[in-house]
Amino acid sequence: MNNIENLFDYTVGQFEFIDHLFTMGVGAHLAALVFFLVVSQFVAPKYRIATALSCIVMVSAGLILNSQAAMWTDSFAYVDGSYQLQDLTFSNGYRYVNWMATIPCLLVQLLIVLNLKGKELFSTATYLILAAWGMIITGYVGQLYEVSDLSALMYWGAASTVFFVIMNFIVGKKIGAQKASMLGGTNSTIMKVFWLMMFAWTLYPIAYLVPYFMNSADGVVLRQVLFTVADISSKVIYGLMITYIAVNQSAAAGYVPAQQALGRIGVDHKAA
Ligand code: RET
Repeated sequence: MNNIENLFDYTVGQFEFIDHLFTMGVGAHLAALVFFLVVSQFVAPKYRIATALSCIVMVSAGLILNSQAAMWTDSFAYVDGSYQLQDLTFSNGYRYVNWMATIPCLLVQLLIVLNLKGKELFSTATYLILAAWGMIITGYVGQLYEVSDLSALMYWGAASTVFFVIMNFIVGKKIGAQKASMLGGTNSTIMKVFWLMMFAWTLYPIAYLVPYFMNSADGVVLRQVLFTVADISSKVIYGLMITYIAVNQSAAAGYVPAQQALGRIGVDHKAA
């Protein structure tokens, strides 16, 4: 009974809205998966791993949201006019565990379109992934206390935020340093990616703090709204922008399928 989701009864509206949010999340990630699979052929081999990583993130996030939806509907039943907890309990902890895999993928795809290579790619990825794991593990421990001990929630949340700030600092520094290397005018798109990250990633700590500032059934609804907006922004929209950058850089580097996809050169219909 670690999460506040288990403390309340829900109206039909609240319960179904949360179920719909999970289902929308699954649908968005599955649809984007198909898009990334199709578009990857237009991305030069040099950048293709970035698009492949988006595919992995889509599968991973889609599966976790599907299981969150199943857990939500298994944990509650309609009794006397409201949805009430039954024998199972609901947990957000699965999300945190899932981030251990998805966040490294999101960070590495950024480094690939930033044209980092070899040792620099490896060492930057290592620092970023270690900071991300520090952030997630401390956050995971913290959310276990959200029902029993709010000061422990805040303490672990503060520790997690230190890692979060370090990670953002490294990301910002690398984007600043690599912007000039980016081809095809994508240096302005990468700044949009940076601001999207700052916005979307900050929604997760706000969701973490919901038990502190809105400990109620409406707070639970708010938390799942925050998670859903954050998920779609930080994975789907982010992935689309990364792939847009990858295709444009591929075209600028002379990769013909990318140039054809962007309509920059004609397709040879006899050969095609
Ligand atoms: C926690 C704990 C409280 C403090 C902070 C947190 C940050 C979480 C973040 C999560 C990002 C998740 C992503 C998932 C993609 O699949 C752990 C909630 C700062 C930034 C991008």
